[in-house]
Amino acid sequence: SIDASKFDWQHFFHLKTIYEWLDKMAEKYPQRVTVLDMGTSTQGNAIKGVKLSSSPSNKAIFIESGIHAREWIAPAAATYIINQLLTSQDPKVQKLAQDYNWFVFPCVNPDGYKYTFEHDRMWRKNRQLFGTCRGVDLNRNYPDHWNSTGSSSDPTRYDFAGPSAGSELETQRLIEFIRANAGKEQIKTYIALHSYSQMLMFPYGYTKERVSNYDDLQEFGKKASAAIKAESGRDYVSGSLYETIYPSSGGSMDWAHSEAGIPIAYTFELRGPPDSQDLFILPAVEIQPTASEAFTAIRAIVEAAAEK
Ligand code: ING
Ligand code: ZN
Repeated sequence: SIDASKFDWQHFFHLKTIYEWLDKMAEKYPQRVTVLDMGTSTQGNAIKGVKLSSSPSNKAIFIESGIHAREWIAPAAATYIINQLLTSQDPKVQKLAQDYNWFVFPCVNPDGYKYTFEHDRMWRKNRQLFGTCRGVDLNRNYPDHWNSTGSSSDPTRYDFAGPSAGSELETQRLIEFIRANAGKEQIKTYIALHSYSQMLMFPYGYTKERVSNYDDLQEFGKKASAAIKAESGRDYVSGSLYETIYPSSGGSMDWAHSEAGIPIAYTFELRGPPDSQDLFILPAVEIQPTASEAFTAIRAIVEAAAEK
């Protein structure tokens, strides 16, 4: 792990370095940045994030990343977005930073993230112990049609939903945070960052039934993929999660939309490596363009929703 003063988007960083960088940004921009702590994970690591705020009356956007440990591009994209909102000279970005408050939690599975640096690069779940094996897929653990489709009751599986709905501390911390803040802070947009597949997906994951605001979410998603196409030439598919990637239940996005009542909810699947053999191991030169695509899509969604 390196000194947070050398933080950049040409490398992937340890949990500790990301957290030091969040603290550093709060020291540098004390009027605009507050470091937040949702509480601790199964193994006692903090789940830290930031609130970027220009006005207490702003509506807010919530960004979550790193729920899957090995998808390193997701926390890197989250810190990129924080940095852009604080330092960009682009008047359009400055306006978004002015007009909205931003909650960004780069590592909502800190135990798993640490484990991918220290032991197993391909670990996905948290590190909860079940007899001789470990880990709940935190993106199958949310209490919304829990374990009904696209998840497993077998703790040895990569998509183990956990022993019960909302069983994991990491799930509980995020739920408590959203319940306490979604209304008070006017959180209207929820973004979960993952990799990889180049997709911009909205609810539902658990059923092919359409959400009540399907047409809006489809329209914003299409605008976001067009914005990415114009920026980098990459194709990102948009659609409901069920019809786009695979049916799956207990995801944070379905919970945020259905249970927490956050109308605009997306899960992004960012770029994978150029050689598909490498699975989740995205070359570091891809961080900057991939993170920029994620921010471009979020900007397009927020701007399209504001016009409604
Ligand atoms: N994909 C997501 C996964 O958890 C997903 C897709 C998102 C499913 C939201 C359910 C809910 O499997 C990756 N790559 O992790
Ligand atoms: Zn994922």
